[in-house]
Amino acid sequence: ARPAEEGVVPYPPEVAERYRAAGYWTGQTFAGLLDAAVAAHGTRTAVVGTGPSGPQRWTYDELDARARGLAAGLGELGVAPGDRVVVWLPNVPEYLEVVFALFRLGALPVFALPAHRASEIRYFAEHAEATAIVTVGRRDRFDHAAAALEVAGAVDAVRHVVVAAPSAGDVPSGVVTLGSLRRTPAGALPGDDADPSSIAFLQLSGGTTGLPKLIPRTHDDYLYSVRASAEICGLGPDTVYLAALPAAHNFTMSSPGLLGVVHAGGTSVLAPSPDADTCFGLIEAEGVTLAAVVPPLAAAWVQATSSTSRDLSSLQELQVGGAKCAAELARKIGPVLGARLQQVFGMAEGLVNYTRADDPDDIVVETQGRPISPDDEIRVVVPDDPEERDVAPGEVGALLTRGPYTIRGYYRAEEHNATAFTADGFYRTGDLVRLDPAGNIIVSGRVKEQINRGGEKIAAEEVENHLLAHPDVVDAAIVGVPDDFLGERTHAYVIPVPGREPPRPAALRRFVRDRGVAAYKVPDTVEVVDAFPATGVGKTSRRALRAALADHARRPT
Ligand code: J2J
Repeated sequence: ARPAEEGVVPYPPEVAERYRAAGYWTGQTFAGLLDAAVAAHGTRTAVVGTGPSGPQRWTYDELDARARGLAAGLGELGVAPGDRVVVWLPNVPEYLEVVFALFRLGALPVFALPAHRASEIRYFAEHAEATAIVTVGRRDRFDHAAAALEVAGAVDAVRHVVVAAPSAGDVPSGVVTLGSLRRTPAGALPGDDADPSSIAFLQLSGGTTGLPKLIPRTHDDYLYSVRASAEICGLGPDTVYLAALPAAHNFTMSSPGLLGVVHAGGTSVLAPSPDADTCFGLIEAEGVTLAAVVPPLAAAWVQATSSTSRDLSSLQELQVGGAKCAAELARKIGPVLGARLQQVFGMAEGLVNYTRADDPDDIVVETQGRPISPDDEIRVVVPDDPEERDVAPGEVGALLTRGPYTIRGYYRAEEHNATAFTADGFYRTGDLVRLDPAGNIIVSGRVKEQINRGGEKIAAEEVENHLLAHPDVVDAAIVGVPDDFLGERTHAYVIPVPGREPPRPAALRRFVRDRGVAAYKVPDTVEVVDAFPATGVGKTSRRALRAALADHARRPT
């Protein structure tokens, strides 16, 4: 047997054997996924989008040639098989070129979101001991290359910053342009015979603690979820998929997402921005058949149909996920957008649920669907029960899951894994759900210390730690409050150092932003208080305190 990978909790060998015997784990690798697409669909259009060097449209043959050429160049630069590489890219076609180049090379992408800033990128680079960061130059009024260089200066392991930019004149010195690494593709590459049971990449978790967790996914487990998702969603060579959400998000990547499209030989269209104007234009121009959005975007698109002149008739299906889609919104999607709704309840740790094409409307509108795999094990247990007993059928409880594409542990996180997973390997999702008689999941809340801001996940503790770094702050608590558009937004209670001029809310928000964190984590509102207004005395835990404060914040004033 292969030695266990450092920092990774492997699937028990007998379980792995079972998943192979059942035909879920086929031994396919990411390089193999692209090989198969090239063999079957080489001349079909793989990707459409606008990168730093302008509009691009590549066939599978062209995407593969680029990935192979870039893999060779990255290898010459010194990126080696097994190296971790932070991929910090917006929705540009180069995203797919870079990711497949890394897979061809046998290097492991570490996926960051475009909204992340230096503090998050630095943490990913440190925790994964990344040797390189791949990013863009100035975009959305922010210089990514400069921030990546700053991280490289602070993290020993990082030796290279690679930037997708039109020319060397457009980037700071010290970085390498992607263009300068493109070689003529030749010969075999190390990733071509990667071990399918090994870790292929590190995905990002929404996070519930002070620091986000990294999620190690194997070729075998992830590609099973991708192929099965493509089948459930009916993808084929004629599918034109619009990536409206960030490409690196697990939803966009795999449910069935960009990778599902590669498996099916379809076309991916990368939207530079998720707004209705941009996306409706792309739907019309490219004949998009499938798109994936979070609920606030779905609402914005529904609203925008009343004033658009775009022809959206090609759109057959709109996937909504990442946060709970209200039934009122769900009901409008079909009639207003002329596309069938599919609810998607997934998580980067594994388990993904879909409503199915042949489900009755009520199921599609009112549930978040059911698991991909017959071997996804679902348990709904009494919240806060130390023995985690099953609830009565149909009752609300905490969701635990285990299965052929759900991880057994976070990367290098032994202590956290002890609470995030049961002794027998179930992942404690932190979601409160109930099951309908047919096994469809209805999400009703959460037990985890996380705020879901329109699909963007915020760990209360992480933001509190940023506030606590302020010299005039003695304590801080972040809670979610209802928001018509986002579902939830964040509210910070802050206790200042006594006897000094209390910091102003605006200054505290600026302080968090200036620490280099993603804008969505900056508290939407800040309230400076002498003491936490939570009713009652002696909150025994942070969790109890946050719960009481959340109740307080939701009370009408
Ligand atoms: C309610 N809550 C949901 C839904 C996710 C596909 C789709 C989404 C994600 C994702 C993903 C929800 N209704 N429809 O990875 O492959 C909340 C739950 C869940 C958490 C996971 C995919 N869909 N959620 O959102 O890792 O709380 O993955 O545990 O970002 O989002 O967040 P994330």
